[in-house]
Amino acid sequence: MARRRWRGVDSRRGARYPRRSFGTMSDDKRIRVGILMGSASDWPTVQHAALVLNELGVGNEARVLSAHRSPHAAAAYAESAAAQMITCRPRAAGGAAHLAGVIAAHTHLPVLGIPMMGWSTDGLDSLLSTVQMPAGIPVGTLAVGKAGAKNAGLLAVAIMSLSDEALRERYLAFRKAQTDSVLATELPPAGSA
Ligand code: RP5
Repeated sequence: MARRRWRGVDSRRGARYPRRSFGTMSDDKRIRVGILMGSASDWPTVQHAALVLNELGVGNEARVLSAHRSPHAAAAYAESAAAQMITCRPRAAGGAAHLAGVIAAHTHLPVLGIPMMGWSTDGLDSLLSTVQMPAGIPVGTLAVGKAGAKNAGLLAVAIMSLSDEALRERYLAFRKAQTDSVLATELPPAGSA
């Protein structure tokens, strides 16, 4: 299969093109990660999952589907033939955050929950309602907010890396660049920060 230098996928719904890419990738244009959120108000946070997936050359799509405002559409999406081809599913919701759990109930695929910040309890409500799944239907829950969104993207990559050698190489290059960046850190003189 022809290989080319990756220049970024079409980042959806306003996410910026990535600044960096890691290694080469195939011409695989499949949507491999589906990103759902309960409201467009979640997107400024959730876009960080899309950005890291774009950076690592993983096709993804982002959609607004609410577990309580559009419950039938959310379930239909999870059960659709197209969505069954998606290998990993970051899910974001705030408040009584049941989107990830509802979606997980409708698919055997890995579901990653991203609790949203900004509610009266600073995301504790979202965190608990995402992480406290009863036994039998797992939701892998990440940190609240931007860190959780970015890590959901990275965890999706790590999961898919188990069966995708090219992606594993890009992920390892990403990790190395991150480590190198930390080790190259120079602090300003004390008192100037
Ligand atoms: C949830 O309610 C969404 O995921 C969002 O985090 C929260 C608030 O939604 P909006 O009222 O901003 O649309 O369903």
